[in-house]
Amino acid sequence: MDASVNRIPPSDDERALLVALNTADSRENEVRESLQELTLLVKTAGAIVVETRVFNRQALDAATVVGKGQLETIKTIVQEKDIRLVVFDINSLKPNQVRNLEEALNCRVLGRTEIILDIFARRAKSAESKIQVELAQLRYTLPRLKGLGGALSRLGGGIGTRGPGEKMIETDRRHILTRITVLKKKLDRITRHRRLVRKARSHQIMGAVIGYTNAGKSTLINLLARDDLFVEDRLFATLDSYTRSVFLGEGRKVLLADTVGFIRNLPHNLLESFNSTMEEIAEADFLIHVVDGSSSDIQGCLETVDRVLTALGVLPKHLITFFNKTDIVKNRHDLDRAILAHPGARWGSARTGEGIDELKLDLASLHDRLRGELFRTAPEKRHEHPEAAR
Ligand SMILES: Nc1nc2c(ncn2[C@@H]2O[C@H](COP(=O)(O)OP(=O)(O)OP(=O)(O)O)[C@@H](O)[C@H]2O)c(=O)[nH]1
Ligand SMILES: [Mg+2]
Repeated sequence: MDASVNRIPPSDDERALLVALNTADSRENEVRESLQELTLLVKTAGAIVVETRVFNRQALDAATVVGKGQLETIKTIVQEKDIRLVVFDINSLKPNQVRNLEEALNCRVLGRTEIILDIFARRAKSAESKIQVELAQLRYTLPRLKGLGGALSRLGGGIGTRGPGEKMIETDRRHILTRITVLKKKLDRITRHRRLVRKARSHQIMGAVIGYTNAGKSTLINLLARDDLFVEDRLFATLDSYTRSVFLGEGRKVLLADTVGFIRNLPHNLLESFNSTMEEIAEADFLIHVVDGSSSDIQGCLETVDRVLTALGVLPKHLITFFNKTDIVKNRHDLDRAILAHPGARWGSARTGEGIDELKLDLASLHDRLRGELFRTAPEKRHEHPEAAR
């Protein structure tokens, strides 16, 4: 699907300039951290980040986001550094802004959401995540169609001859709405199936590994379950929710689900589309929150995860925080402070195995506690349970 507003096609050599805006109602350090994250996102999407800039503005300009002088500065950088792509650290640029900017700069212009959707679209592997991503794309496109005006929107291939202007947009709208209904039905079926699977497993202890993207969630599950999940030094390596068994000795077993990584300002329509994956988190008996202990912004990552959990309405019943990547920590002081602020937290490395035995001990005792709770609340399960005889 391609319903982008961009008039300029992507080039192979996407040399990018990233632009953040420090407005009257933004905090300066948040702007910088968000820009840092955007840098990673843009690299993950496959572009080369040549330069980043922060501009101060009272408010965003309705036509060109930045002011006249700032636009000139951007233009100069674009020309001098052979930039092919300008990414604004704004969740959604309006179609008219994109058009004006592309006209002025003569290169492609994108916003944060498009970058994230692009990464998700390329990473989606299972039928479920493909549906989720397409839904997110359509939900993103729908309210923007009007702004496309007479521009040719290249949505889908199935539509035959299209009339110009409003009529074409109406056809697109109807097409998108029909597609959304179809996808939602498919997703509903998958969600129901997931629920059934969960119900069938409800006598087992189910955990989910959550955390900021690239924190090492999949690597940790690999180590705990000795399995080969998709691990990569990129953002959003995992889009699908995998579930693996982890054995903790003396017949103890828990199930662990891997989940999609969290980031700052995760677009709302994406979160909505990933509802069924998120249900996995909400329904889990316990959560392991993996934190990248080597990050230069541990606090920011912790806050982002808290915020996403709150947005999802998740209040973890049991939570183990694991500060990962201690093998490459540069700033021990920040890490120690974060560990102190989280009583009961564990730390170590999913790569070297440091701290994993301790984490397993915690999981084993959590297993025993939860097993007790499970039997008290659902005594009828005792007979169905394969381990009940032990
Ligand atoms: N040095 C070091 N690298 C690690 C450690 N744990 C994970 N990594 C690396 O960090 C990168 C990301 O790991 P993943 O396990 O894919 O991270 P994730 O949290 O699942 O990421 P997403 O699925 O993208 O959200 C990979 O290159 C891992 O090899 C660790 O303890 N130490
Ligand atoms: Mg992963």
